[in-house]
This record gives sequence, structure tokens and C-alpha cells, in this order.
Amino acid sequence: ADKQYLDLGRKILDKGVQKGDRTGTGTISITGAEMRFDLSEGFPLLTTKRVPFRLIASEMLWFIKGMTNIRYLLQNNNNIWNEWAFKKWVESDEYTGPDMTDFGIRSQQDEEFNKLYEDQMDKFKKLVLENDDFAEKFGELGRVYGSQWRNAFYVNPDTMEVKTIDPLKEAIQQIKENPTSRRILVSSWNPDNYKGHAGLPCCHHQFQFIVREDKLDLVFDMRSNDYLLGLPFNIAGYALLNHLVAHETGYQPGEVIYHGKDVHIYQNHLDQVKEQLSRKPKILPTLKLNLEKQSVFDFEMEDLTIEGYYPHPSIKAPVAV
Ligand code: THF
Repeated sequence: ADKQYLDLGRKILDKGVQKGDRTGTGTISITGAEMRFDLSEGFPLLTTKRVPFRLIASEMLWFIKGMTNIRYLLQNNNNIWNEWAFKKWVESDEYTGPDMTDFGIRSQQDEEFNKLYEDQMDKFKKLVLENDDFAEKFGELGRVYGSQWRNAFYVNPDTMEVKTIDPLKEAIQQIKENPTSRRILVSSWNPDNYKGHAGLPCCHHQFQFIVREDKLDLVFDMRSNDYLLGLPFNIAGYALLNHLVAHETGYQPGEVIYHGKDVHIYQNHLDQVKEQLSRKPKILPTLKLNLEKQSVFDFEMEDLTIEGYYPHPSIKAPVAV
């Protein structure tokens, strides 16, 4: 797993072009990439840096359960979505603290501001955890993955009738009933994402299950991909999803295939990427599921364990908001 990942990193450094971006950080970017991870070779949790499986698993369970509020993540000590909810709070009328404009960039450049930011973030997390009304209002990220996977809308063009659909549940049903199907696909992209009122447009915007003999493959597509921080999470997250769905449907976990579109390294991640490229991959860990659970939807954190994970040390890097 690491070899393909590191080769992709080298390719971005070699062939990538510099681009400005929405977050103001700047990237080096290539268009189009594929990687294939055969799950029989081990669980693809990178070993050339420590990747926090607990965070990947709690994020994936959060998607699978159809949740879109960061409270569940915070209850699992998972802070990876905080900035996006925090942003809505500090830009709202209800926020009365010090000015937090461009907190993502300023907190990295200005130590004094960073202290103010951390205080406000602590306050924010405490409110989301302890105050139900606040959590409902500001912990909510809107139509992000959980709602697209479990609670999608469909408008019948003839009658203009609106129906809700549970795409993940239907996909699992299709694998069981119609395994030769080539349309077992869950998409999170909405045509109105351009207009900006649909919350955060999804980065991993669709995935498809394909049955191959006794194995279940999963292909996932990313319109935009943060090589250093996002990609290791996305690979392991979809590998976990494939293990869970294969378990419920009675197949062996096959391959997880990644399709990246705008694949980029942020300008402020270059040293970290070079450090990781200098490291030698180690043996992959294995994933153990609690086999007493059947349904994908019943799994909890304590049902998932990683064994034999001996990675290189973690590599710290700021996330672009
Ligand atoms: N925005 C950007 N710029 N990059 C992303 O990867 C990204 N995501 C999600 C939404 N917007 C994004 C959020 N996912 C980390 C990992 C995944 C994230 C966000 C942040 C991260 O900081 N990981 C650290 C560990 C953090 C910790 O220990 O708390 C790491 O070292 O891996 C794409 O899905």
C-alpha cells in the first residue's frame, strides 16, 4: 500500500503544477490517478507514518450511520471535522468572541492569535458536547456524506413528487440480490453544489461495489484530494467499508480501487511529504471485526480492531480550511 502511495507523491512533486486554491494555501496538483489495494495483502493503513485508525473508524461509522453532526465525532475524541462547524459558528450573529476571520491561516502564522483561536475552539467543543440546542444549530454540517449515503432525495420529473432513498442500504441489498449488477453505486454529488448552499461539496463523491467471483471490490472516486492528510484516511476508510459490506453480504474483501481527479499537495505540506518519501514501508496490519455482528449498521467502535500495526512515527501538518 505504501509503495503506491509514495509513488503517487513523487509523481505529484515531479509533474504537478502550482495552483492557487479556495483556501488560499496554494497546491501542487496533477489531474488523474489510480491506485489498487488488494485487501488479501493486509489492511491498507499506511506504515510510512502513523495513521490514526480510531479517527478513520469513527468517521466511517459516522457516515454509515447517516450522522452529520460533529457531536458523535467529539464523543469519540475525533476532531477532524471541527474547523468546518466552527467556521459556521464564528461567522454567525450569535458569536460574540474575538474576530476569527481566516482562522485557518492566521492560527498558523500568528502565535498570539493562535491562543485566542484555541480558547474559542475549546469553548465551541464544550458547547457542542454539553448543550443540545447549540449542537443542533452549530454542530450540524448539513448535507455531508452521512445524509447523502443514507437519506438522499429524488424528485420524480413527471410528477415532481419528492422521495427519500437510503442509497447505502439499497446498495447492500443489490449486492445480495443482484450480484452481477454494474449499477451498485452511491453518489454524494448534487448538481446544486456549485451554488454553495448545499454545505460542503463532497470530496469522495461516489463509490461503486463490484462482485468478482467470491470477492467484493469497491471503486471510489475523488474530485479533489489532499494527498498528505486526506488520502491516507480515504484509503483506509473505504477499505473498512468494503470489509464491513463484504462481511454482511458473504463475500471476501477484494480490491479497493482509488480514482483521484485533482490530486494535490498543499504548499505547506512539502517538507512533511519529503520526510515521508524518505521512509521504508513496513508490513501491513490486519483488521479484526467482531464476527457476532452481522449488519454493517450495527457495528460500533469496540467491534473494530487493528492488529500488528508498527508504523513509522506520525507526521504533523496543518489542515487547510
Ligand atoms: N480539507 C482539507 N484541506 N483536507 C482534507 O483532507 C479534508 N478532508 C475532510 C474535509 N475537508 C478537508 C476532513 N478530513 C485530518 C484528516 C482528515 C480530515 C481532516 C483532518 C488530519 O488532520 N489528520 C491528522 C491527524 C489529526 C489528529 O490526530 O487529530 C493526520 O496526521 O492524519 C478530506 O476528507
